[in-house]
Amino acid sequence: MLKSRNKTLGEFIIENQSSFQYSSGELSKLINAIRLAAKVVNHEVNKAGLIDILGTAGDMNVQGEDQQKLDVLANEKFIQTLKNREIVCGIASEEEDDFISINSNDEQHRNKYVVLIDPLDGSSNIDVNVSVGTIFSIYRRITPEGTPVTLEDFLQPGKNQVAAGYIIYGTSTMLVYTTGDGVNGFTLNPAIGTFYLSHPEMQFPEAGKIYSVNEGNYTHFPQGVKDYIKYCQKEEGDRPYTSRYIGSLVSDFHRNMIKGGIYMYPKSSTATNGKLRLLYECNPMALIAEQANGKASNGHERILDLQPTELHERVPFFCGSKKMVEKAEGFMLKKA
Ligand code: P6P
Repeated sequence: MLKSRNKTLGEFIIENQSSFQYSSGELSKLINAIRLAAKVVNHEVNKAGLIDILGTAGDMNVQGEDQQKLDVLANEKFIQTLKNREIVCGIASEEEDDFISINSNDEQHRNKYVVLIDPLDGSSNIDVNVSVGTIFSIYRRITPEGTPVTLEDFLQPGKNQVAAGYIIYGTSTMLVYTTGDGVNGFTLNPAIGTFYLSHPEMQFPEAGKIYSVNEGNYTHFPQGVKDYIKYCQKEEGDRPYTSRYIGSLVSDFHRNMIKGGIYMYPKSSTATNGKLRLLYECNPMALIAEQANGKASNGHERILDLQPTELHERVPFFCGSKKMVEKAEGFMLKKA
């Protein structure tokens, strides 16, 4: 991976596409489509307080959550932008009950990639002006080219991803992604609409002092999780750690990758499989974590090895600095 700083995203893709294991042109098209949609969504997110697109769209999404208007807009922008490229044969989204099959113009179903997205993660933060993000996951289809995409193409284990990334709409807008050869972060210069390589070869510190979990659910957590949280809070050695929880996975993950930390969304008596979705939240963030020398598990298994069975299935999620995830797994091994 060329270690060029301040290069534009476009230059970076061209310089490094030879390291992409598939056709280089296809990667460029894929990332360029995501880059374009990210700029459009960024524009809307940044002015959310100014025009009447706040508040819910009135609908409920498949997760049974109020669908905020920006959710709807982000979903539409990413789907439309990806549809316009002749390499995506299917899209799955948190905001869509079922996957969307995209027939190439020649109807030969020659498009090779499926994309799974959480178009606007953390959207409940929109009305209070807190960072939100987009998460994307890319696979090559596994059913024969020339046939319509099927659910099987989406239900692949996370280790099959060819690329994954996120956009964080924060104090600045960044696109962070991997194609399996390290993680690189690009910051948008909104004045000219260009992403610049600002964070080359991002890595999780092996250890950290930040733990991110919704402690309001503490009483519902399994005992092993409770014991790990108490370990983080104990006056001993380099502890107590600092608790930081934004309520936006992309933001908590991004901060922890830079500073060192662990993000946890455990199962609980009220959420028996946790809350986060395996396909378009945990798998892409797990690939990024592992590519950045971090770790991601469901508490006892590697996220990327899990075999999905449903499009919107949820899994418990522990992700971040390797030593912290391993410490948490140790507590859960002792007491489930
Ligand atoms: P809770 C946002 O809805 C999300 O999926 C993640 O981005 C975030 O970390 C989590 O859920 C917040 O959930 O139950 O703590 O409000």
